[in-house]
Amino acid sequence: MSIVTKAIVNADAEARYLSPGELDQIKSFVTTGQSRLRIAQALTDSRERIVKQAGDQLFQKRPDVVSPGGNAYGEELTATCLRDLDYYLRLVTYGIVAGDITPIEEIGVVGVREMYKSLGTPVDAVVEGVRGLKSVASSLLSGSDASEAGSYFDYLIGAMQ
Ligand SMILES: CCC1=C(C)/C(=C/C2=NC(=C\c3[nH]c(/C=C4\NC(=O)[C@H](C)[C@H]4CC)c(C)c3CCC(=O)O)/C(CCC(=O)O)=C2C)NC1=O
Repeated sequence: MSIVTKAIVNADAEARYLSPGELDQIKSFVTTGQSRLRIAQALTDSRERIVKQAGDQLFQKRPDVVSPGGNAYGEELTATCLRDLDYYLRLVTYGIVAGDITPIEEIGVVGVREMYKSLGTPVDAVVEGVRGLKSVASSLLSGSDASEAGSYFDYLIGAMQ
């Protein structure tokens, strides 16, 4: 749900007008809109490059995951691993557009540790991959856009460990 919808649902549940605090939140959502959309667009346009470079960085730092016996060993499983990184980049763009970490949390964080545990996937290596996404994405953005995007990656990194 967007911040706007959320505020309206909450206010209407109490049959009241939007509060000054809610209007302030919506104001900030609207005034940061152009930059958030610009960032999401840039990350979307460069998604293949970001995922590929983040994957290369991850496999350099954690050769064990793509070595025999590793969770992402072999062409097919390596591709699945890169697909997961692509999923996470996509979720970060949702968060940036929504101006809210909730979509990232609901789609990609809740229950994720248990899921990876059951798959035998080392979560710390997935987190390392998300750090790689952040670093490659940041290098493609201007300073303030990089720090805005960085906060969504940081949320994800913190929430996954
Ligand atoms: C959008 C929300 C969403 C997420 C996050 C998601 C993750 C996800 N990753 C999976 C598998 C997997 N995920 C990985 C990923 C990795 N293995 C490693 O060692 C690396 C550290 C890492 C890459 C960074 C691998 C290798 C598998 C396949 C494991 C297997 O089949 O044995 C699976 C099991 C089903 C499948 O293979 O598709 C799910 C559900 N699915 C979703 O719908």
